[in-house]
Amino acid sequence: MSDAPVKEETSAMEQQIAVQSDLLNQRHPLRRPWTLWYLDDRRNVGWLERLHEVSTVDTIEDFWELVMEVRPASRLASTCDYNLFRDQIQPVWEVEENKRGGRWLINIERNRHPETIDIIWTELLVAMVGEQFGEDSEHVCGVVCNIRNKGSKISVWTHDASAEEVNVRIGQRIKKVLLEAELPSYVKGPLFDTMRYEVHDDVQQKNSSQIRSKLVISSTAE
Ligand code: MGP
Repeated sequence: MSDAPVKEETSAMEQQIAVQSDLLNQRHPLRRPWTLWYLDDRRNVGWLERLHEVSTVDTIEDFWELVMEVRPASRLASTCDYNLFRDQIQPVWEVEENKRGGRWLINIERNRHPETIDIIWTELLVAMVGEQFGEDSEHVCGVVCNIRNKGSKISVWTHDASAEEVNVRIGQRIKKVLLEAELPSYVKGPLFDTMRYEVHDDVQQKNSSQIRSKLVISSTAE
């Protein structure tokens, strides 16, 4: 029997395997790189020392690998934070991109199902890396998740607290993303009641119960 037909068959199969493995290895680029930062729960060191750069991703596949690999936000210890920021912006008030900015803040009541935090966090991550803020994307610096016994918080940091129209559009987009999220039956919607925009400068000078809200968006109002 000649070898030729077997060879052809093998080579066709090899080609098919090569195509499939190319498909499997394909990476779909994000518009910009995003970096995950983690704040640990050590009480005896300064805040900046507790902040660690975890990983930077610039493809959809690497983003999802990172999301699946790290511990869900709801399972972090109290006082820990996650931050996802674009283009190497550090998740701190002091840097140029944040110092005149503020945040859309969502308080998560303690009696909510713990996975509420993971759902809000993941929905906002996807909205950010998926560039769902359109023309306002450059104003969105990152998203922060503060795990706290007293009630966790998730916030979207924007670049310029005085850019009211932009910040309102960003807030409305966050609202849409969260109100349209698919929820498991054990997580009751809506995912937030009220979102407040706070200026970083006010937060730094605060007494936290007295920070004024520059803007407010309710989940029920139009
Ligand atoms: P926090 O983590 O934003 O709020 O800030 P938390 O822990 O919920 O507490 P509360 O005060 O809102 O009730 C807590 C503290 O972390 C701040 O008072 C700062 O000392 C420090 N900190 C937080 N951030 C976001 C920064 C920052 O960007 N830069 C510096 N230098 N310190 C920060």
